[in-house]
Amino acid sequence: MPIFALATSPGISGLAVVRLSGTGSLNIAKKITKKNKLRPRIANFTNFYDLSNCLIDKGIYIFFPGPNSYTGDDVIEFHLHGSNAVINCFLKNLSKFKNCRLAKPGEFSQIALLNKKINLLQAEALIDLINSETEIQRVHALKMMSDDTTRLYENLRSEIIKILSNYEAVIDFSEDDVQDNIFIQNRSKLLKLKHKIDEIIKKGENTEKIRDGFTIAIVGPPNSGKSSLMNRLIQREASIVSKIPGTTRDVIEASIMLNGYLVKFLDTAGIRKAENIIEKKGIELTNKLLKNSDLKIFIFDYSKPIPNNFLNLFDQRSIILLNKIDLSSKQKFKNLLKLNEIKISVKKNLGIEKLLKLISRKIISNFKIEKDSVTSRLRHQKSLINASLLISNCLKKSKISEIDIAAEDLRLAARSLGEIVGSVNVEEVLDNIFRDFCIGK
Ligand SMILES: Nc1nc2c(ncn2[C@@H]2O[C@H](COP(=O)(O)OP(=O)(O)OP(=O)(O)O)[C@@H](O)[C@H]2O)c(=O)[nH]1
Ligand SMILES: [Mg+2]
Repeated sequence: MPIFALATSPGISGLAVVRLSGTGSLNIAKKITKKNKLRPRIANFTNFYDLSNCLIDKGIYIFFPGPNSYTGDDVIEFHLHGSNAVINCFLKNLSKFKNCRLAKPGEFSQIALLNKKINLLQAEALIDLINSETEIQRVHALKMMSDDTTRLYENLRSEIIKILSNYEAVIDFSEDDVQDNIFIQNRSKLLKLKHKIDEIIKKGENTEKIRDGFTIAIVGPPNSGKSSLMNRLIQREASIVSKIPGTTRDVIEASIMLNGYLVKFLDTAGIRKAENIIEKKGIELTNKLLKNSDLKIFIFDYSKPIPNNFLNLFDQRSIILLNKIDLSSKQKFKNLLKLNEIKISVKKNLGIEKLLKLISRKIISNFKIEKDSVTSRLRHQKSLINASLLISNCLKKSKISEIDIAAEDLRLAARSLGEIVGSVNVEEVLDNIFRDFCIGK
């Protein structure tokens, strides 16, 4: 069944590309272009007509005959002028052809996956590349998409399968003298394999943060300047600022790019003894966020002592700011205990550059991000950890009576690794993955 969608962003632009794919697409394209034959793989300038032979636009089509196309089926790309009227007219006309319908988000890629043009790892990487906003995200998505990364996982899996076949040979043709040796013979190979997997796990520990970004909670007593700081950092008015303590209640989120990393700031309700139920809820939320954030910015009024209930919240991942230095020249209270606090004035833009540098440094020191890591999602990490655990289980077995369970450990380990590239169990993760795609991809 042919499917179609706009592959470029909607709105006014120089060009708009509409993609049509599936059995029957070629005939539809012939009707639209009024041509008996479409020349494959070259840009063809032509007129596009609707079903009543009225001209829709002039543009270019490129015909990619299956299986050498993105989806593996026949694909035709139409390059139109990027106006809303042209796009709407063209899409409306396509929907009038029998069985031809608008593609669902990610459907072209899903078909490409089913036709084995790309694997699961590459489909995920494609979403990440399309969504990439930072340089690090772009480079990492391309690495995940590369054939080398797929090959690395496939090699690991086939190494396990090779060892598994030794075990299976013993199970099938038990010769007494080979039986006893089987565990010893394969021990060093399994240890080496486990070591390789553990290395990948270690390198990938924080890589999902390349994609998802780092969360930084901005916390402090009411009126200390949290919302003002948030607005200053993101350079727009996302949060309401007022001199009334207790202004912010819901958590306000906003992101920026900082040295190639995506950083998400969370402005929170000031922590104090709450005066009403709404504020109390806001404070509960702040406490929860404190636990889940990657870094915490504590901001206090320079002229006031730091409330005692904050002192035990400071740790390695905290940045402590003393705000409003424009108001008083001296700090009257000295309960800071050398916390490397930074003195700032959000209002006068003092100390903000220093703060941004410190945030970058804290990210690097607290979250070692290995740029050559070959995992990008928790799903990959989970499969690797599971495979490593199963190999450990297998290594614990040394009696010939345990050979069946040892082989089963390896079988499951191979399966777990196979899930990463999508050689096995693809269906279970498909919906989750393609939900993140946009229409037209
Ligand atoms: N003089 C001076 N005033 C500041 C500075 N930063 C913030 N303020 C003022 O302090 C008041 C409180 O600022 P907010 O940013 O709303 O403080 P908050 O911590 O978000 O307050 P809540 O949401 O109520 O907890 C506002 O009147 C700001 O204009 C600063 O550096 N100097
Ligand atoms: Mg606020």
